[in-house]
Amino acid sequence: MSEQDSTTPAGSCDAVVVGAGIAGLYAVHRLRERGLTVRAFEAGSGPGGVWYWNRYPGARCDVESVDYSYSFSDELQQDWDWSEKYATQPEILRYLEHVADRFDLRRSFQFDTRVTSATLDEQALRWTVRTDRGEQVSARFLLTAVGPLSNANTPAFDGLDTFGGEVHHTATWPHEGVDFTGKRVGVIGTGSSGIQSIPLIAEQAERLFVFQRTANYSIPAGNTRLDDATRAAHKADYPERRRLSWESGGGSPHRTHPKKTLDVTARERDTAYEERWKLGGVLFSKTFPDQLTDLAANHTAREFWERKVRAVIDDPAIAELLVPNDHAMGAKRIVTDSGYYETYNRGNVELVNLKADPIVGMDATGVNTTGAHYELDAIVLATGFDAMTGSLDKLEIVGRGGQTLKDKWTAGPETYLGLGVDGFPNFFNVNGPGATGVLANMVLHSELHVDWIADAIAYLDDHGGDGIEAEPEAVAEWVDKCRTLAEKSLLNTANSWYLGANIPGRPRVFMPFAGGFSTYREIITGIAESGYKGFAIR
Ligand code: N01
Repeated sequence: MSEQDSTTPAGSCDAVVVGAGIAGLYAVHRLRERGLTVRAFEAGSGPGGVWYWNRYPGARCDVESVDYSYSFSDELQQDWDWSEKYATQPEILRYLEHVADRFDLRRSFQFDTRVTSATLDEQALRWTVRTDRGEQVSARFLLTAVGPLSNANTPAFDGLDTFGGEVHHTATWPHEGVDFTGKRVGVIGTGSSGIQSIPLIAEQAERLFVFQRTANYSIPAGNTRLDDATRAAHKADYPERRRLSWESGGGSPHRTHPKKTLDVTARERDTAYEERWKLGGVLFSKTFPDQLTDLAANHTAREFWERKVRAVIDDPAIAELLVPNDHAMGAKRIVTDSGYYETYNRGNVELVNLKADPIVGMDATGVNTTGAHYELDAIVLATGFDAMTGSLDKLEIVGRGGQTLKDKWTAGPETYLGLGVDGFPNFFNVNGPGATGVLANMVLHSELHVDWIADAIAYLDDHGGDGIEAEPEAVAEWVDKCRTLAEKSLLNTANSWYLGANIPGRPRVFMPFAGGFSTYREIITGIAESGYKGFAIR
């Protein structure tokens, strides 16, 4: 097969890849390496995916940079130097641009182009992909790598469009940055994006109002600059680090305490929590193996956390508002921060408790709650995403019998292994519902998925097949398995984006596979080794 790139006139190719984020970049590399012709489309003007769009102040990854990086090329991981334990958005974007250049990936991508639809030709088992620039491409395989957290959620606030000041969503932040000096700013939302940006906006703004609906659990990141010796040690240790990561529950080389939370003494428990706290970061919620399955165990971590957090907030009344009272620790994705709670000790920062005083809307000069009017020059929407299925819904993916994926998933997404959907042959969604994806290190998860897909395509070719399609029974069984796993976990108990609970009208269904990264990897690898049991090969 001959190589085809974005300069080739639209026509036929083996695979269309949608998205130039971590997964899309690797998909293009891997499929081309396999000798497939690939055309790839990306709505942004360059590679990077979430790291291209989310340029808000303070944006950085909460997985250590040494682990949040591709493992497929040892030369790449040996050559690249991370400057901080948790890399900032600009550094991760530079890394992904480097990857795109190093592996000559840009030539397969057409940027500034949104895929608008993909329609199955049932006879030929090919996908016709259309874009907002009027192209039409016919491909045997369709890979969507559109990102589980890419469709920004702007709540339907009454009068938002009448506000006379600036409005910025954290997920579509201006490339040139925003200067809040001398301004009265309102940040709405206290998830990861809000909690990362609030301390930096507070330093710049004249006045900052934080509109909090639900308090979140955040852990100090413990970020540090990496020196040469640390970097060298990381690089020398990569084989072991990666081995541990592939065998872990979350895709990083972390090991939980060997015993269950309540099987150790209170003193041992506190020592373990203290050690993990000093290391910093989200893994605090995985100090013990049962923290996300046993509410009593979870409560001990929460108590420790609460003591630490209350100790750094000057005003006990503010502390009371910042301590979550409606969900277990980690049931919503916990956050890592740099100085978040201390920000509320500043004289120019005010916390608005939306639980007591909800937003009724905006007008020309600011935000109105039931009890007050907040005069603002700028509003920052840190209001998250229509997660997991939101970006897929924007593509019209039409499978057998003219059924759209959106219609098929009205009651919630249903997949086999997160990799196949009955009625949608030769379609693979990367890092989406039914997979561990969002509960794991997304870089390794992207590699896992893309490698699996590339192997499935090779298997098909080796066996003279035209199509691979999940069987309905296999989908039903997998959906059941995912539901059962979720029901055993505290992850299922909060109103989080994992369940679509943040978006009015979405069915309440826990979407990721909650059985852990290594278990998921073993399952999908086993299915491949079995000759793709549960998939029909035609
Ligand atoms: O979004 P979120 P995010 N009125 O959905 C509030 C990843 N990520 O962008 O909880 C008032 O978590 C909403 O309130 P509530 C990470 O996986 C990673 O912060 O629904 N408030 C909540 O406080 C993360 O989990 C990194 O009551 C409204 C906030 O907006 C995921 O992306 C960095 C509202 C949304 O929080 C999403 O994070 C950033 C309304 N109508 C993101 N609607 C790192 O790697 C929503 N809210 C560190």
